[in-house]
Amino acid sequence: MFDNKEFFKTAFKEQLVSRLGKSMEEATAGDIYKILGNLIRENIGREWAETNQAYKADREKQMYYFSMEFLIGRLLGNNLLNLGMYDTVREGLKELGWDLETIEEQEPDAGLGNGGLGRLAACFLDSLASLGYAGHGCGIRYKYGLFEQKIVDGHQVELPDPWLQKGYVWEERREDKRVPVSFWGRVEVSEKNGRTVFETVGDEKIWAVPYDVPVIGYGSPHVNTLRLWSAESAVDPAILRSGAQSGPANKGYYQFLDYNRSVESISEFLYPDDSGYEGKLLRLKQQYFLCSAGLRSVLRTFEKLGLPFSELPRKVAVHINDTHPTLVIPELMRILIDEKGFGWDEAWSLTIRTVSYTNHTLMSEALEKWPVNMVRELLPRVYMIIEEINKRFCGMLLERFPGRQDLVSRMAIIESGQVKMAHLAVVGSYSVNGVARLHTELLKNDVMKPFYGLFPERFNNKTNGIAHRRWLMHANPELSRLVCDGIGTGWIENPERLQELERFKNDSLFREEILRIKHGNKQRLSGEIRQKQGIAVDPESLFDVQVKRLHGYKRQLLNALHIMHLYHAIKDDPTAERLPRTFIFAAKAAPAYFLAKCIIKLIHAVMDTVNRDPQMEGRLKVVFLENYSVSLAEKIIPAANVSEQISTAGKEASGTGNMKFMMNGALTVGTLDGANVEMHERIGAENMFLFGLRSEEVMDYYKHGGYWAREIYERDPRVKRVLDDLIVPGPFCRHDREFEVIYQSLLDHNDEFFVLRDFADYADTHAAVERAYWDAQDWAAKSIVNIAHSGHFSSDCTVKRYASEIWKIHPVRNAFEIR
Ligand code: B1N
Repeated sequence: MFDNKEFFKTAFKEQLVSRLGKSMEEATAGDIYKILGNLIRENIGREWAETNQAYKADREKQMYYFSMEFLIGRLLGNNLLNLGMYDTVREGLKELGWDLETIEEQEPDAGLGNGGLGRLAACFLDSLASLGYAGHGCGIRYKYGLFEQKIVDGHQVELPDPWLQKGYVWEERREDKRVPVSFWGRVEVSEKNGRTVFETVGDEKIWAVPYDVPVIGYGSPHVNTLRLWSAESAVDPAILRSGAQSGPANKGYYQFLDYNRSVESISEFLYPDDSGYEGKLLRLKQQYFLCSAGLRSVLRTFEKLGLPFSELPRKVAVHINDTHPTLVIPELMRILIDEKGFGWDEAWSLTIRTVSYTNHTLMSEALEKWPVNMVRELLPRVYMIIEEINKRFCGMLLERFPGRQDLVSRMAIIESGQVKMAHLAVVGSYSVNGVARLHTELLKNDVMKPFYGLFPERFNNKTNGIAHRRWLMHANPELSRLVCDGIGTGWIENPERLQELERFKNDSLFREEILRIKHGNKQRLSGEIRQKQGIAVDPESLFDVQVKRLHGYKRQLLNALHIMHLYHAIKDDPTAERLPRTFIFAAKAAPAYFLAKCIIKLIHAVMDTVNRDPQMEGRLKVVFLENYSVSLAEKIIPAANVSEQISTAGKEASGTGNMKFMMNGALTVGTLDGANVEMHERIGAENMFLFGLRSEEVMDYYKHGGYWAREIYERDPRVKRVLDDLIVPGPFCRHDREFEVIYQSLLDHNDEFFVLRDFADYADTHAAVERAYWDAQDWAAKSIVNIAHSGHFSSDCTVKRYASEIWKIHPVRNAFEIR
């Protein structure tokens, strides 16, 4: 597009004048960002259209990834990189007096997700486009993304994130492609020409308006679409003029505005609960809104092919990201039966051959259940269909397992007044996958065991992955360059070739370079921390990082208690030689998750005490970075020496942060949980620091009891000391029983996540980390091994497996064809 910087500069300056009427001297950083974004979007317009035309002409099978979350972060840098224009534009801008990194900072993070699940969807889109697959995203254009976190006096405060306020250069409103979505009403059943006809009357119709964001593939002229739906009122304002007395607007102007606002609330904000679940009517509305609008547009594209509906599963794959979009199953049935005239059996066969499902969690509070009354009232016809699916499914079960009423009620889709979405998703799809091997095994042999018994062929594993273009090439350009110097550029196209780096693990020059680059990244992060937080951290110290959502099972508490222990150890023996360490946290807690918020407060109390104590100078430092986001992660992760992946074994479905750190050369302190298991398998125990209970042991405790947290408290003086610190005024507790809630969760509620059980092993493991870090050369060797094996965890590899084993789609063009 701009293969030379002079051409770029000319085009850029022209745009600046014609769009904003400004010269280079007058332009602000915000102006530069806007112009650059527009320039790119307009320039890829043709490739975007051509990609779609090619799909249509070739009748290519399309995959649609339905997800309530797409945590795409910033797009400018990644788009420039994928277009192969990053360096040209950087140099061009430099000559115009601007720094590309400063311009990138102007972009708001599109925070349309909570954490791993939403980020995974974003990495998959990047891989799909880069590998040349016909795969698109279907989501919601929330007006407010995940809340902005402010820390006030150690407490988390949530502020709205109006990310769209200044406009969003990457989106294209497609009013012509809007579709109606309907809620409420009642179903009238009649007979017409010997057929039973279902008609919903008295329902409320609204518009779903799509905003399309181009998804640009790396090195290929391939542009897919992320279609985000926005809710708008379908009431014509003209109704006010006519004075008509019907419909929601019959009470005049203010009611009309109120009504519009209530409709728009459907796409107003993202629910901020990660791996947790809040049953709210508005959330159910959002889910149906996504499913109904998304399916309509999918089917419209399909119908343009002029093929019979029996071809649907051969031309369309609908993937649901966790159970949140499970309503696609009854909604597709509804459309096929009520609108396209299919009988039940045929519609069912088409549906279950079209939909596939990924499970992301085994945590029982995150397994979605909706009250029957709510579903029935909001979606009367859809509810009838769910009832029918349930009836037939239970009938089938009774036939196969006569007399096993217990089994039927355990597996039923509707039970005790609730609709169980995971059951509906398994029954109504052809593929069910977990996101790491351990997770899938637990799904098959524990949480979904009876379903696995019934449909063994549906269950499969697809270990998560991350986009190496964003998480290595964009986040860590220097490391990326070093890798290219070492093994050439083949790994960009084929990330598994990062393995070729192994041959440098004993190369002292290469090791030096690895250390130098890490040091530079640490310096940059230190600058950022000083500027944002006013804390001076020493880039020479070991950077030990835990960044992820705050959750009991992720055990930030274990990390915090261990730092309290280190503090005491230093106080007890202030002259002992110690490795200087900086512990870095960043985490958002769900606004209603009280215990998680207390843990944030505790981390701040620890931070205050440690950072103020002159005896800790040069030994220990603690930093909590506000408002964790994709763009912040891109700065933190490249600077980490140690990656904390310390969830209770069996609880973290996969984790993807673990992979990002590994790819950037950090060494993992971790449990054998989620994808850590597979990391361990590839790099061996000598290249990471494993500790803690194994998942079988955890399960054993849950099943047979036998764990007494209080016993550990009584027995281990280190544990006793830091726990007492939570309630007795002293270095960390400012007033009596300040952290009582945490204390109680550990002792009175018997420590459901085994924090105390794993404490000793964790502390010993950290002592081993300290010893290992003294030997910088050896540490660098381990770092190289980690980077070398991280290519296996590129989402390119993951997406290829989804494509061939689940979606049955093929690359459309030669991927990595040069633009
Ligand atoms: O999905 C990630 C995994 O890597 C993580 O281990 C897993 O915890 C995460 C309800 C969730 N599971 N469940 C959710 C998110 C939002 C919500 O409303 C559940 N997120 C995960 C990617 O596989």
